[in-house]
Amino acid sequence: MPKFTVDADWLDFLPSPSRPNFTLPAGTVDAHCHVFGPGDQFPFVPERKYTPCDAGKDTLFELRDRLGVSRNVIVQATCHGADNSAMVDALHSSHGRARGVATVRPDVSRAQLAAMHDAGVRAVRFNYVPRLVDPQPDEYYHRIVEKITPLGWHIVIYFEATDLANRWKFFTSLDAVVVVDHMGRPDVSQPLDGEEFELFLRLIREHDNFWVKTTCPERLTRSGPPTYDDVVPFARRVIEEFPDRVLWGTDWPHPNLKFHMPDDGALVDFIPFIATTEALQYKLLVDNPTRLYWEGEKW
Ligand code: 0GY
Repeated sequence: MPKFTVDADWLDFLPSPSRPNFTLPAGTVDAHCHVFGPGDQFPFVPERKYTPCDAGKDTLFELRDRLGVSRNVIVQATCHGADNSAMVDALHSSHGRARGVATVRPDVSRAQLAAMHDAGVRAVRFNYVPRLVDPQPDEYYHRIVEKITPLGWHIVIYFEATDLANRWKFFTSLDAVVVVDHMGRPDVSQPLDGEEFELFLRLIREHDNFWVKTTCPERLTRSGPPTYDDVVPFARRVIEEFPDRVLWGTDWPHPNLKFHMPDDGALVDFIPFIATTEALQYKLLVDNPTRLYWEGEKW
């Protein structure tokens, strides 16, 4: 008997995604993906808000090769809380082809941080989405920042667009590189030049330590797959205005989607619609993530 029962409304990732038509440049980094368990080996934490299907490192590495991706950045998923062992195990198995983004608590020890650094962790994630984690005060995050600063790590933040104004002061006080997940989760039914997305663009424009993941059309869209037409103008805008501070990723295995499961091949075929020249594609897929996660190394 498996230790965990998957949520009744859970959508599994596609077992055989299509091979993309768009050929990714050599050195492409999938800068946002996760591993889940397997739960029998790496148990999900009691405080989790969802119980996913297993999606282990071997399946992730198969997907990497199928899509033509060269490297991965594996982001600790909230179902594993601050137990980073599944993610770190995947880093160890990647032969240097994966970096990690951890979740830590303020009482994390320097020895634990050093071990994660050696494994390839280069950032922590602060998650402000209440359906995924319980809220914490700024002080909690400040204590983490103090501990990771000596390692030169950056900070990944995940929040809802409606929350940005409230969190602005704290976010802009961070003295490190800050990477925003999924373009700050815009409501793509609102105008591109509307107040909400303008505030987000202002954040990136006025703070050159901020980077953006142009990820998750499948999570943001209302018009639907496979072309995600309503997301295109938002992602293009970000890529064209901040070409040196954007990242791309699959978000495999796509947690908590309720309406459709994307075909990962189609997510790759989406790239030329948002990064419309070879030069922009190279920055988005290779140059920027390599600079951020494999500093000093060339693909
Ligand atoms: C994502 C998005 C989600 C989940 C998580 O760590 C997570 O559990 O990030 C979500 O449900 O929106 O980035 O994978």
